[in-house]
Amino acid sequence: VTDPLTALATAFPRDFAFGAATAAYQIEGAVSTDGRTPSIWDVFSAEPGRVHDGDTGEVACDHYNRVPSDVSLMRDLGLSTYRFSVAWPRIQPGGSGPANAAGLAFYDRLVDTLLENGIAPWATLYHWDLPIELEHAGGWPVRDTAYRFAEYAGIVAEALGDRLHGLITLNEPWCSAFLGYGNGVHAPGRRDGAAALAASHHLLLGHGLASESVRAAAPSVPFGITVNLYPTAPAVPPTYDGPDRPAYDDAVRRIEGLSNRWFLDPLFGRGYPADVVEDVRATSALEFVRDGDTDIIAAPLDFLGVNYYTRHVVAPSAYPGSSGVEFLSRGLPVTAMGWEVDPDGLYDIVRWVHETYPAVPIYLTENGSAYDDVVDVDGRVHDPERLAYLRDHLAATSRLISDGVDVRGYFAWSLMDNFEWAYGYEKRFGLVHVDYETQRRTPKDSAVWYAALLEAHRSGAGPRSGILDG
Ligand code: PNW
Repeated sequence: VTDPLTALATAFPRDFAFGAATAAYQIEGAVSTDGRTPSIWDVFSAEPGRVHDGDTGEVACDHYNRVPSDVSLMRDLGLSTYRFSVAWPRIQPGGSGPANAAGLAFYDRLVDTLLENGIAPWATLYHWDLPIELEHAGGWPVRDTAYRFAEYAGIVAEALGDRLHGLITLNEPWCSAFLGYGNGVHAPGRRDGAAALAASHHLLLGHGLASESVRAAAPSVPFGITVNLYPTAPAVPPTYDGPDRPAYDDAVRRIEGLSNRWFLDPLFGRGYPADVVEDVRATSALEFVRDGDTDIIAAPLDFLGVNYYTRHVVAPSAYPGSSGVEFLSRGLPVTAMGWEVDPDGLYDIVRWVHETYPAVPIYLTENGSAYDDVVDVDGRVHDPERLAYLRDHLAATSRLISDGVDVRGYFAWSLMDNFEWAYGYEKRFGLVHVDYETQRRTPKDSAVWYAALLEAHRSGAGPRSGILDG
């Protein structure tokens, strides 16, 4: 008899990548050190009312000054992989021009320290910290930003490409476009649907253009992009056949169209989905899409990164002035974000990608949960809900693999508690608890469990990657 932890650990191929992820602005702090200049998030978080409690990333987890001890923490957890992001304003203060050597040196040290500790470094080039000068020049709704991004991508690939194990151009372009320029809850806080659609196109274009500069500078580094995907379900049972059934199905089509297909269809060479083009026509005629753009966006991918947190459940809405869709709860348990815990949603969305698009290795580049964690009198952080979330989403991942889906890695979001964007430091996603007064790190129970799983995976072998060897 094997215990459940060993059974789960050994269900993963031996070369499966188990990691954790972070993003520059959420953990680094040191916002004006070594020549860094402000990004849209520095400016946005300084504006009253934008971020919970007026929090900013000025200090965050002070990771910039704590690389040696933070990497030791990762080694103690037994991570085989670590996904971090590179802050554009450290590399090109002002958003264009020559590389800032002091800024690059930080990531150089980080990458070397990871490798010395046996951890494979994966870099994300853009996790939302656009240099403010580029926003002043129009930001992502402007075409030139895509060219600026490709130039920056080439600089990073040139400097780190000899040591990276994976390179991700963009993190969640849906968030950058629709939360940043559409509803304004993220930086730069604009509320303009047409600008959001233009941003989505120029983000994808930037990704495609970057594939040229990155492949030229670092031909052997696996190259990909990370999208956040939402399985979307109607708020009525599959058998429901009331007169409004078609309206439910249409609400589902529109939401999953704009969140999933709007990005995946062009990335996989299909251009923008015609039904969504029709849905958004009243907002934008998409005049910014030029001949040849969709070919650039369809540059070959070595892998697709998928971030998954929850499923959307929708209904047609009768409220005038709403965009016609309501988001509902099914009464499942929710995290501190109010997001329903639904591991089957992870299975469903990745399986859908596998069945809908050409074969590509998939990495789960983020998955995790926020809870109101506290350090207990025993000095530990008891987070049974996060432990269960992690366990159940890893079980869903192992089912994908045994059903023949080519999933090659899983990165927990997040290594440590950090600046949770508009929620500031209120929401804690970490495997490791951070005391923001003292910067003390305390691995939570979920981290202890994850370390045990990774240890069992290393020693308990597991099959020699059946599906990966064909
Ligand atoms: C992702 N939404 O953000 C990001 O990649 C992380 O930086 C972030 O900390 C994490 O998920 C948790 O939020 C998202 O509103 C933020 O749909 C908001 C949404 C989705 C993803």
